[in-house]
Amino acid sequence: MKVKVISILEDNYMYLVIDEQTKEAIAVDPALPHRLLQIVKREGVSLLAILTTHHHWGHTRGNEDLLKEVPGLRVYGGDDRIKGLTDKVTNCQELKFNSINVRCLFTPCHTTGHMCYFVWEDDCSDSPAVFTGDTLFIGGCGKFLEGTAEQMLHNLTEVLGTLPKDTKVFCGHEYTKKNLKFALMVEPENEKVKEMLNWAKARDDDDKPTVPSTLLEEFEYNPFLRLSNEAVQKFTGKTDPVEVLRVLRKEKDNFKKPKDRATLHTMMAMEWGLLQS
Ligand code: GBP
Ligand code: ZN
Repeated sequence: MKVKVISILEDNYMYLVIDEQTKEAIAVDPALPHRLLQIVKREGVSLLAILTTHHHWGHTRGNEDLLKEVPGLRVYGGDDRIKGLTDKVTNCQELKFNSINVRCLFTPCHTTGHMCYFVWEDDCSDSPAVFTGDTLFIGGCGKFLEGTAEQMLHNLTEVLGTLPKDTKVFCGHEYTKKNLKFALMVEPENEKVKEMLNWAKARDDDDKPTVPSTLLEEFEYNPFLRLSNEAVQKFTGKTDPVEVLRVLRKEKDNFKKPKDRATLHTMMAMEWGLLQS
């Protein structure tokens, strides 16, 4: 099983999962349809299905064009708001595309119908993969746009956190550098965070993706998976995992929001004592 990582739009990822024996493929969140079809052609594979993580535009805008272009294509997802949805899936439902197996993992919170997809190949020694959409990012997690800290805690600890530790993590956006800067503020002494941030900066300089990581790695530097860690608890001032997570997410929401020029000028002027606050 080969996974092609395709960077699109501002910072989104779409993926093509290829069964090299049968030359069949499934796409995850293929928001740039023509780019995907070029790759499908170049790889000499036939596209059987689309797995959609959630209804947001940067993940679904390609579905309808692809349905028009590819006869027999199926579009799987967990939310009726997904463009072109043909097959609504439910928690733990398993799909099979010849030797490629998919388990649908319902992970509501970023959106109410969010699904992650755990994918493995029959009789194959490759590590499995999980497509986490906007639920788990490398070094971070998705915003709680339509759900609660309780739900995200369940998603991160019970659903994703219990997958095999060698599972490769393919997420929906390239936020790694930003996430790790936040992680370093939360855990200033964590050497893994420092190492990973340096690596992510180098990848960014070379215009290379930081996906995939593994779940094992995520547990070492991703503060959203380290809720029982002393430094993370100290940062949040909480010990109850759901409260730790709630505070972490709130702090991340407020972390270095990009400011417009006028606001930056005012802030600088205030700092230099030119303006009174
Ligand atoms: C950034 O950091 O790059 N521009 C900022 C934030 C996922 S995309 C971008 C942002 O809010 N990203 C979302 C997220 O969950 N981020 C995690 C984090 O900041 O830690 N999206 O495109 C977002 O889901 C969207 C689409 C949101 C439609 C709302 C609607 Br409606
Ligand atoms: Zn989203």
